[in-house]
Amino acid sequence: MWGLCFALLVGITREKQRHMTAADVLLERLCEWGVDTIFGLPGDGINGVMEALRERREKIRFIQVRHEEAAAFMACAYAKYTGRLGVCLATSGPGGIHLLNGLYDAKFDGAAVLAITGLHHHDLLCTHSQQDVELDKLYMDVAVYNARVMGVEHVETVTDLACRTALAYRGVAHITIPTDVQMMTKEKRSPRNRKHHTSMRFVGSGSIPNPDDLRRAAEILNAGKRVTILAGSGAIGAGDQLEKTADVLGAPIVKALLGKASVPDDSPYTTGGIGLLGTKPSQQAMEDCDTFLIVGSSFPYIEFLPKPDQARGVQIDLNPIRLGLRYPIEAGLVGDSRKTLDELIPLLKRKEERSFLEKAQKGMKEWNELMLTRAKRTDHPMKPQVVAHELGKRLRSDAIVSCDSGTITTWWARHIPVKRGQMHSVSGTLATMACGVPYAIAAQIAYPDRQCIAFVGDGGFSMLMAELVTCVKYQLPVKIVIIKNNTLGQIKWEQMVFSGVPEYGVDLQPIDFALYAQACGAQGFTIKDQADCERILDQALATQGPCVIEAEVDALEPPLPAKVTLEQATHFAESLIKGEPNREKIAYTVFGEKIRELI
Ligand SMILES: Cc1ncc(C[n+]2csc(CCOP(=O)(O)OP(=O)(O)O)c2C)c(N)n1
Ligand SMILES: [Mg+2]
Repeated sequence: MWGLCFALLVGITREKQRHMTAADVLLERLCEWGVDTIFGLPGDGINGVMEALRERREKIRFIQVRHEEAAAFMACAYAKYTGRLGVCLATSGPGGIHLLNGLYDAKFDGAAVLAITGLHHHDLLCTHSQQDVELDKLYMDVAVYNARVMGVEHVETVTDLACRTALAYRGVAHITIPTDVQMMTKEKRSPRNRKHHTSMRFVGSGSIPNPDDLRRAAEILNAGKRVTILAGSGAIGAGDQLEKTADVLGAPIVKALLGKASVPDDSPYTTGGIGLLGTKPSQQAMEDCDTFLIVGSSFPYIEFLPKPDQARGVQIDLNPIRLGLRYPIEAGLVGDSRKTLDELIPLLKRKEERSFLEKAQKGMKEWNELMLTRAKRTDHPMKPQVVAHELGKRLRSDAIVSCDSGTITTWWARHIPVKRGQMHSVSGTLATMACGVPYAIAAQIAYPDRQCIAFVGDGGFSMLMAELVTCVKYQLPVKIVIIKNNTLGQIKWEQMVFSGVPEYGVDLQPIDFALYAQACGAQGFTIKDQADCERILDQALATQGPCVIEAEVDALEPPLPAKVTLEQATHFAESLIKGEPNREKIAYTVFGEKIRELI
């Protein structure tokens, strides 16, 4: 009897070796595409792929998450930080649904991500069965490529096209495979489907703009007297060229949030960020320029850009559809920002008049002094800027800093300067909460030896806080700094300043994050007072493994815009009058701060 079973087993194994399953074909092809990491969480709808992964565990890492949303954020961040394809996986129905927010983050920020999901059995689909969600239909809006696999013989072509489309369009590709099809080995190839008729190669566009467009752009930039440059995520990797352009044109470089790491903050040309969480000199450079050069940015808050009839515009973007999206440009250059600037720089004439840049530099000196004053406050409760400033000072030049959405984004934008060599990111265009920790995990997996930091709020962290155990499980020494204000701070201020109403529904039930960290097997630190901030940060950053540093901060510290508008001030006053519960303390904090800064 046992002999017969054994013989049968051997027979099945041999049969399997001869005929790969659909999942085997998928994984083999992904390996050929250079995929070495997949983030996900299994389920019975994707177990065929899990088995193929198990069999290739030496070639391709499976990183198990606690929530599929985190897997999609990780794939997105992996793509952002490495420039390679990020891959995530989820089971049919709920697993695939959970991925969606992270996938939208990838779509919005232009990260190349492949999502692999399970689908109900091919012959039970659309029968009101369990987990019977047609994920390809659900993903129609998020995906640039979206395919339902129909059989083994379909996998190779679909995989090639999915990878190539995600990379070419910097978006989300989705492959969904019915559970039973994942394990199928039998080919039922149609006569026209020639075996191996596609290729697993991706060739990026090497094109540079044509000479006429370059000349036209140079003419406009040379004619301008006050040129301002806006650098976005597409300018990352073109730092030297940006600084050279800025030098020749005597132009300040303003950085959109995703372009934060395009040039380091100690560059004499940059005025830092723009928008609500930007700097005053950046705002000034936008308001005063007569010529506007956009490099790789689709910064969405157009009210912070020059007025449409104010400046002559030139824009560089890889994607021609984005040229003229936010500003009525006169010249557009389609191409990679580094290569395009290399072509453009020799056509530019050095501006002898440097006063526009010098004014920006003077403004930046004053802004930095103001920021330092805010970062050196000794109040109790501690100001969040103190933590950001002290952290920023200590970060290594190889640090990868992942931020989250909230008031923390402002503290990060203004008080954690970029050092040469660092990478920084956040969910820029979707501006979703909870991305910070998954981003940092992906960074640490991609770069095991670099210093990986998550700078997050208590609201954002608690959304996906179980991912701390993912750090523990894979021994990732990620350092998570939680700015704990026991509130959804950003919304509190938005309710008051934008809507003119008292805060509502924003208080958070406090969590002891240091204790939680210990319960997960990580180290936990708490900073309660500004006087201990430097010492505890030193201690925490020196730990070997993952750790959480919760910093208890003043919940009433406002993320003041660089220039408060009359409308914002009026709304703010109205919210206090309408019965804002913390009105006295808030008035004291806000007005006290303004007065302190004035005298
Ligand atoms: C998934 C998601 N839900 C809600 C929001 C709206 N939102 C933006 S910031 C924010 C508050 C963030 O709170 P926290 O993480 O504690 O940071 P804080 O603002 O307090 O610094 C909220 C609710 C969002 N951007 N994303
Ligand atoms: Mg908070």
